[in-house]
Amino acid sequence: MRKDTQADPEAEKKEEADPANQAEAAKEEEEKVEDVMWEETFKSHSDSKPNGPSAVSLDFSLPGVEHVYGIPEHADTLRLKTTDNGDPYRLYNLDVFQYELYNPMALYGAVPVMLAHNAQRTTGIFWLNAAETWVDISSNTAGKVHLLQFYFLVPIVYTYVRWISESGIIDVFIMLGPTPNDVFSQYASLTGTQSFPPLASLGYHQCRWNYNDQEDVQSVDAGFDEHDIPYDFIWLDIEHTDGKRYFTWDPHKFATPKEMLQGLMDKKRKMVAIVDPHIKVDSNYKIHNEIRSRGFYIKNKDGGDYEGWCWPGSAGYPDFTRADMRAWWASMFAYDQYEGSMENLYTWNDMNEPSVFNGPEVTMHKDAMHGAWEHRDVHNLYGFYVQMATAEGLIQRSGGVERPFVLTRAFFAGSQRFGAVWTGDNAAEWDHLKISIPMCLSLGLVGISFCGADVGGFFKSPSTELLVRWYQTGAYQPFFRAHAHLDTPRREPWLFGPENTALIREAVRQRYTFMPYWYQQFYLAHRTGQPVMRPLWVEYPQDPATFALDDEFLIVTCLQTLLGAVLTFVCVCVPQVWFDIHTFQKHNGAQNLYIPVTMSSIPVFQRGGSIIPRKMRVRRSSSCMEHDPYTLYVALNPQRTAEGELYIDDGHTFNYEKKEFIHRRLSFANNVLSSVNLAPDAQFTTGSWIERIVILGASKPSKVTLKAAGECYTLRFSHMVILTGHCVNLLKCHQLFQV
Ligand code: NBV
Repeated sequence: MRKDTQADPEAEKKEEADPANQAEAAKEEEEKVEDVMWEETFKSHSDSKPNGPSAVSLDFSLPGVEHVYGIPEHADTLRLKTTDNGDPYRLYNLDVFQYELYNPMALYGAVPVMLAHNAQRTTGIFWLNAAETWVDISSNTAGKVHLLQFYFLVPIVYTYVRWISESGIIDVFIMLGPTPNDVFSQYASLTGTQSFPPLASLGYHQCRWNYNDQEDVQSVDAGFDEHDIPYDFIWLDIEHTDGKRYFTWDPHKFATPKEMLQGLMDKKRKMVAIVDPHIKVDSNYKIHNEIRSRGFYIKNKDGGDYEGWCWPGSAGYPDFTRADMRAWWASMFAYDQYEGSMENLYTWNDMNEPSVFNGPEVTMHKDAMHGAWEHRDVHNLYGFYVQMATAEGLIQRSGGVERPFVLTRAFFAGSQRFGAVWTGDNAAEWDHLKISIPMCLSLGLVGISFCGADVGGFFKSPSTELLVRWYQTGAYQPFFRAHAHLDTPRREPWLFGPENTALIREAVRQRYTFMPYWYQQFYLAHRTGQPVMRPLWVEYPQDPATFALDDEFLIVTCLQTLLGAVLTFVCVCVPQVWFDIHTFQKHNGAQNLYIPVTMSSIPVFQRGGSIIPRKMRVRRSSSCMEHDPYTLYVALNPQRTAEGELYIDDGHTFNYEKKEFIHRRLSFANNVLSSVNLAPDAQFTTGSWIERIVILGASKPSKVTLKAAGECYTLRFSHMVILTGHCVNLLKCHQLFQV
């Protein structure tokens, strides 16, 4: 310790110069710093850091790379920015109130996967660490082409990436590509592929916080019929429970849930009810009592049950990192445990970052304990495990037969295996509509294909035009759900005058005509790990003009829609030939096309060279359309060929794993449309048939012949080269027809 001396400057100088005193002072300083680092205070919260301060970090140099993508979730552009002049991108699952756009701040989910791309190669970095993580990006060009690059003809453009995590080990996977699809399958081999969702979950979802009671549900349901708008799921938010006790129903407002669910089932519709992971501390609540008595709650640093403040008031947080806890949670979805539940009730996991209203940054204290692990080490995995256990519960309740549908707000690498995610509490603003595209594209690049944003915006009220445009965009995004905050005026699609109802109806109906295509693409994503909604550069990896585009996207290879929906014209800038799906007008690509857009047109194009199966008889819900016939849209490329697939199964069970499906490759070449069975050992009987084939980009044929099971039929055709073959089951044909 320093001696207390009288202020004698000379004596002080001498003393400081004494090496023994210097060493003592340095030690003292060091101890002070360590003290501060050992226990950290954030606002009124203190982090005891029982193992002291720690971090792991690694730098990567990416030669020849100027474009990096991924590391969701951030409300930012698709192409990641350099972070030299601001904060790094942060990955730390948080319940953020009214998030800002074009910002590297952390949001609800975290996938520590980055893709690096140039015209020659795509690679990926998977930084497997679930602690708070920061990603710094810099480059030696900051977007400018380096003169020396031309001079020496060497790839001296560099992007530098620094990963820093607060705890854990360095566990990194480099995915070498070289193509985008190679990276997707390499990553899928590490974390799994997108779960294959029930077909109905690809339809339209009607949600709001809250539908007030059973009568409300019934009248909204009836409103869809009255206005001829299809939908598959209606959602109940937290107010449906008995005092925010999940797995229960408000005894007055939802007194007979089975009756309500049966009413929906009779119409082939379904419901989703919310089940959050914060559990009301209440000794009269079965779920709480069981978790407490089994010792399943996360512990605080002193060994007691961790308690935080959330919707129900004081709440405990089950330790979902424990396999035995997850198994118990899953068992709570059994029909005899979850009273009032039925087969058409599915689940929504919200607040699973986890959200703790009185915790640091509205989340859990880092020194809370999951057995031997600090929360700090596993924070970003909590939501992942909540969704995993919930999905397992839905599977188990059906005896392993039915595919689950679970929506989650928080997620991590691999969450794609358990269901869908959405982009949380956005706002009814044009920029939020716009950002929904890069946010979902970024998720798709890291395996999470089943993504969507609240249609209409969660906070605030959209103008009618914004609402319509949002439906028109949402109809072409994988997870299509309208949602709204408790305090906003009602906004069911028919509340904005007949003209706007018609526009919304049209957008939703278009979605339903494409259901076979969406479903088929999810089957592909499930099998291969390829994203369903993808940026243009994934399909045109050698075309630098596509590398930074995030207001145009593809649904796999065939459809393209543009945020140009909010403008009076759209600019399509892709190679190849495209057909407007509404007017069938042909556009030659490889140039910027300016296409006029009105309130009623959604700019969507089918790529020349593709075949898309659709169902054109739109009904109340997708399940009502199950046995309806298909229309094949065959869009020819300049070589007059086209390729596509047709996948059909029962739409909801795991029987496809037992080879109960039809999977055919469709090809058009030399004026013959033929079909090859891609799975000869698979078997499935469908009541559907192909009723119509529309060929885009062909001239009027003189004769059309159908060859089915050795017999020949001459088909009718109209001047638009639309062929119909009502009575013949074209699904059974190898050579569908010849023109
Ligand atoms: O459960 C209420 C809401 C929900 O509607 C929303 O979708 C979630 O993101 N929830 C958040 C909690 C309250 C947000 C202000």
